[in-house]
Amino acid sequence: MKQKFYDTAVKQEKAVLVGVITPNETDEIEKEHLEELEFLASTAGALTVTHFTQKLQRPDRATFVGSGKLEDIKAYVKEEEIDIVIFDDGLSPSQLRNIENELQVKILDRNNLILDIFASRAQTAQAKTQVELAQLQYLLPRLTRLWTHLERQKGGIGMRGPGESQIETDRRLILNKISLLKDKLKQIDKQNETQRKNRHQLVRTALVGYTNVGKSTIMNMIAKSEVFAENKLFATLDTTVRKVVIENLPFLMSDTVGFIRKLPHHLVECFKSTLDETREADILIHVVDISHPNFEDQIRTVNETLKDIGAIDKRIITVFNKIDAFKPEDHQVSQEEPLTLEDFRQSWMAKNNAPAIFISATKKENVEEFRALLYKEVKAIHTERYPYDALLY
Ligand SMILES: Nc1nc2c(ncn2[C@@H]2O[C@H](COP(=O)(O)OP(=O)(O)OP(=O)(O)O)[C@@H](O)[C@H]2O)c(=O)[nH]1
Ligand SMILES: [Mg+2]
Repeated sequence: MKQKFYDTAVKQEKAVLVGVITPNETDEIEKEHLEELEFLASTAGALTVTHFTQKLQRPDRATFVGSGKLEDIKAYVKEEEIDIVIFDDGLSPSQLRNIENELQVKILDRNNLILDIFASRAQTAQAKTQVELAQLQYLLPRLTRLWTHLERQKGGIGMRGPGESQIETDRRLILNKISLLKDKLKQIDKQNETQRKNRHQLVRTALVGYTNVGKSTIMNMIAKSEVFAENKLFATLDTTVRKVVIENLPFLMSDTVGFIRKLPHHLVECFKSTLDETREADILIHVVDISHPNFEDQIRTVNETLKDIGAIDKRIITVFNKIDAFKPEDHQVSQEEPLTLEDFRQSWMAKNNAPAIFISATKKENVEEFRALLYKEVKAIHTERYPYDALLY
């Protein structure tokens, strides 16, 4: 059953996005980034009305964009009755204060937006605790800014999560709460560790990848489970583990939170224990959305995040998913006909990311080859671990 995350009776908030184009970014890249920000905003329930960009050497220290640009934004916000202005980067506490004073409207930065989505997605005690911890850590240096002049009773984007009453408590109380949450997480961690130890010594595989690439869809297809999957960012926050059997060979597969560019560092920290499955896996199944024009950047982001959580030195299978939606023109591939599986196999994508496989999870294309590859990879580890079992499989 689909969950309902937002109260549709609440009026959809109108948002304006703001980004800075630095010299090492092209307009094209910034466009992609803003599209992603818009996707995040819509996942959080906001309607993006327009965006403003400015070319700068680096974001302005005081106000992120220059004062002239800020004036333009202010005029627009007033004219169009905008509810939120969302910045495509982390804002420092003082930037946030300055901008808010100037625009007199709710300001969110990228991190806060991601935290908000996480807060609305969190289901288990572990995820809820992790998000709450991250939100309080985000809030701590920004305590002076409490949107007091805004309609805070109404709630809405950026206001979910640790309740208003906590936000109003002083620094000391927040610090206390942070340490309580950390203790709680440690306890949950201990329970989970025991659970994981009890899972015998089956080979463990973990689906990893950028958000919205189809990890949960693949999990459902291979493990015949019913993990929540939808076309929104961060559909999955908790880790699900399923036992899969291919030709009598049993192994485990886990599905977990997706990665994203500029994931707030303390959020990665807080989610480290959710990512334990990934860290302890024998094989990572790196799912890539081949239909995304920027999938190469996404691969890079995922690899960097894997490095961050200490999970990069593993056997990695790359699964290029969504081949049904691949558009050659997005990738400077001049081809009239749709690419065949053989074309994909011969491509640089396969060569640079071996072993690689090309599938469509929703159209069930090339699934058998994927299962065969999984079998081969899992068997190699299984045989190494249990040489006497080799005859069984
Ligand atoms: N066209 C196409 N769409 C797909 C394919 N596989 C998955 N999708 C769609 O992509 C969207 C995201 O799928 P999910 O399985 O939720 O992706 P995820 O990687 O688990 O996403 P998060 O949990 O949000 O990180 C859904 O709308 C799927 O239906 C595919 O092979 N082709
Ligand atoms: Mg998912």
